Amino acid sequence: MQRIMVGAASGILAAGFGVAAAELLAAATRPQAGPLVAVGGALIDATPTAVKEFAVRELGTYDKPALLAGIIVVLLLFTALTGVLGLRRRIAVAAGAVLFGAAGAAAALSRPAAGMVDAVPSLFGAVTAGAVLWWLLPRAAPGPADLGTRTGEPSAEGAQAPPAPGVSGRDVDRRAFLRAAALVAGGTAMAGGSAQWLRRARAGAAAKTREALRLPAPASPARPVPPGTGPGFVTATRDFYRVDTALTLPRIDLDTWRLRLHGMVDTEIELSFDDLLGRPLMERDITLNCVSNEVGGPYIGTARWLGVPLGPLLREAGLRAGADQLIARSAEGMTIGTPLDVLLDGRDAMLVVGMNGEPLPPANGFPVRMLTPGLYGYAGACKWLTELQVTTIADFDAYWVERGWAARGPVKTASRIDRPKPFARLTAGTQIIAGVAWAQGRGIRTVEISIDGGAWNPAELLPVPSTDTWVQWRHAWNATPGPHSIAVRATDGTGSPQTEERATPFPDGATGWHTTTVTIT
Ligand SMILES: Nc1nc2c(c(=O)[nH]1)N[C@H]1C(S)=C(S)[C@@H](COP(=O)(O)O)O[C@H]1N2
Ligand SMILES: [Mo]
Repeated sequence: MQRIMVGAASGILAAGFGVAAAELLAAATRPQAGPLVAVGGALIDATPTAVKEFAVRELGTYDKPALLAGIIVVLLLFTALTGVLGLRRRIAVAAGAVLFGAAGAAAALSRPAAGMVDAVPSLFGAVTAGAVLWWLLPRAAPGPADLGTRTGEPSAEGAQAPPAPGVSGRDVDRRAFLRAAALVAGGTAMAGGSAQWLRRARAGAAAKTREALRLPAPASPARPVPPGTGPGFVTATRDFYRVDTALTLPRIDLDTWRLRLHGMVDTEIELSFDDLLGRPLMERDITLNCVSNEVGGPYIGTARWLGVPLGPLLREAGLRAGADQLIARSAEGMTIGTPLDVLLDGRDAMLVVGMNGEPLPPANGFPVRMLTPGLYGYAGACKWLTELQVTTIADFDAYWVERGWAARGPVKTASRIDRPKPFARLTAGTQIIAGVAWAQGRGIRTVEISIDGGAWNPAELLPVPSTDTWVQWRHAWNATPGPHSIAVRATDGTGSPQTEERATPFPDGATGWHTTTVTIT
């Protein structure tokens, strides 16, 4: 029994050391090639859409920590098993190392932006872990391991470890094990700590560059937000939702960053960050929302975006006949496809450098992201942008389209009740019902409220600067005692009503009226 515990502990200790060593090597060279992030990223890419939707819905922003925790638990179980098996047969150690090395390397190589070097940290970590376990096992539990299979081998180190007084060769030499374990654990802490420190230092340097950045004033400023909009019309940057597949934020060096516009164009264009800032900028209030947002969900926000108009840039490059799609590629390999007709129809599609008066935050795509008013984020808002490729819809399926989401992602008309909160207990009399409605590009004509399935009553719409933002609405309700259900529906600027039928987000956005239940006392 004790031997089994020691074997399991050895496996875990060795794996911990290997992972820490791999993460340190990755942090010093290619941060995205660390085995934890690589395996996590590969799992995200491979996760079926239904599971991904479930994770986003049930775990929200905790989906990534939950994924990492899951990976660590699986790693612990398997490495403990490797340790136990390794007690009997050292070959299990080698087999375990090969298996984990291969898994980490394969995961790293499967990432969209990966090169061969990305396999190195995982392989290095596996070799290190294997060596540590090979060294640890005989020291900890001098026993008959391999004596049957590898008799002539002097390096079967169990033979060299002197059994502690009073401990038979089959038992655990507790002191020797604790000493060796402490050594390995210390090494792990040092390697892991250094990796962490390196990552922080990089993040700190990047944050300094971002803070020092001064963005030029827009040639085309945003219209002032009309008086009368309610608080929260513009979402504070720290409250802005975040949805992406990146387990670690891509860190981009401004000095070496280049945006390449190529593909079916007459002239390729390459722009540095300074080139981009040298072009006339525009500033607009635009609402961005995620196709994965459920009815009533939180993945929507409005910000004041500063950026370079994209349509004129595309025209400058000269679009070849037949081209109908723009593929945006990001530093970590995401691809997002946007129909060209949408980008050229005069809407304010842009290459964004600023958000709410500051450089774009790292989580929202620093230094440059795309933004296409009227399209869900997955179809027009690539973050950490590095490349624009003009192609055709037939020739190229972007990341989400490969996974079954619609190739075009126009935003559906929708509305949400923000107040009162679900299951609120309120007093009888006048109660304010309030929320937002959106149909970017088309605008919102009416919002109506129905209590307990009764008649639809128009809500008051607060003013907006353009059709590209959500509309805040409110309605005074004369609440009577008892349980009540409140429903909201919107009609867009073309007169089309919001779809009543309930649909989940996959494959082109949720539909259905949002309802809230409250109790009046
Ligand atoms: N590089 C990259 N860009 C991306 C994504 C991503 O996973 N990677 N997700 C897209 C999706 S699905 C949405 S809804 C928006 C969200 O932008 P935000 O995180 O700034 O709110 O970014 C888009 N751009
Ligand atoms: Mo999204």
